Amino acid sequence: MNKTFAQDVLKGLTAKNKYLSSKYFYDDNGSRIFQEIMNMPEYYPTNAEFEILSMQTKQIIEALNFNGPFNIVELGAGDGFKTFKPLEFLVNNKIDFHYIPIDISQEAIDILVNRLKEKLPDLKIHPKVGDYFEILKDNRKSNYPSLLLFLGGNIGNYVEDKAQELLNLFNANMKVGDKLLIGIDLKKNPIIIHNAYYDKHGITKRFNLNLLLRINRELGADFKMDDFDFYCHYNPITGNVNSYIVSLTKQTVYIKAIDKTINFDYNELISTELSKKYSMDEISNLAKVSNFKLLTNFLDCKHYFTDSLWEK
Ligand code: AVJ
Repeated sequence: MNKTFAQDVLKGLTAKNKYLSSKYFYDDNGSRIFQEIMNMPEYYPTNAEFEILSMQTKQIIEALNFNGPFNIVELGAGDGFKTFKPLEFLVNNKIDFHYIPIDISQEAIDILVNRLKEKLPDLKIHPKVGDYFEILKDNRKSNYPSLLLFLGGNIGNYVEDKAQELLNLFNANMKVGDKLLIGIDLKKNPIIIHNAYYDKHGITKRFNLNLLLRINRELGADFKMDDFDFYCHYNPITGNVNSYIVSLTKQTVYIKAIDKTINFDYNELISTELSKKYSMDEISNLAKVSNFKLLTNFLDCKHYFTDSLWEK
């Protein structure tokens, strides 16, 4: 049994306002549902970031201003779909670099490496599985400058001070002159955002309720899926998409691993995820407070998303 998962579930479900962390969405089943989300036409970040990374690779590489070999360190590389086009461009243009994809999932890394070895045999790839910061600390010893990639808009899951804390940790593990390319979802017409998260197919609902299935499976709980629903809401002023699981009846759930009965009121909420959208000003400020210099925002043609290039 996973101890921290059990402890976090206990803490979150006994709090006055119940919550569960979105980081627990991504078990094998959840990762598969997230793939489905990324393939929905309404989930615009997939296409927007793909467009940026495939159309503007040359500009991004020029803006790095590295003369000579460098490392590309990708944090949370996953299946590597996002970075394939830029890697292909670099290899075809005989640019000297080492690609260091990092992920917590050995399975994801294996798939990525096999695919890249087949499609880009000349790519110098050094996959790593494990904790970001341990690997970053090691990378600091490299003689080459590094470009860190933190793509996909994952920073949106962090409240402001946690985002700053994470970026400060990245910073502390970089060398002066190293760059960070960070994917950030932008404020935009609220209807577009609403449709991406409150999707009519119910895939995002399944993604959230999978967390209850995971608790059933891993912690021996008896959540009944039909007694819970999903709700989310975008606030265009704060830029926050807040997601919730809703209890459809007054009910109790028993969780064996922590030997605890949890009471739910009629319509009681479990807060599950924050997906914050940023304005350009907020991005400048976030870079500044985390000790980075913002160099360039690379935008898609609709200005839905930015890959923001920062320098230490
Ligand atoms: C993987 C955190 C970027 O917040 O947009 C997608 C996760 N949640 N739909 C996001 C997610 C609901 C996604 N991130």
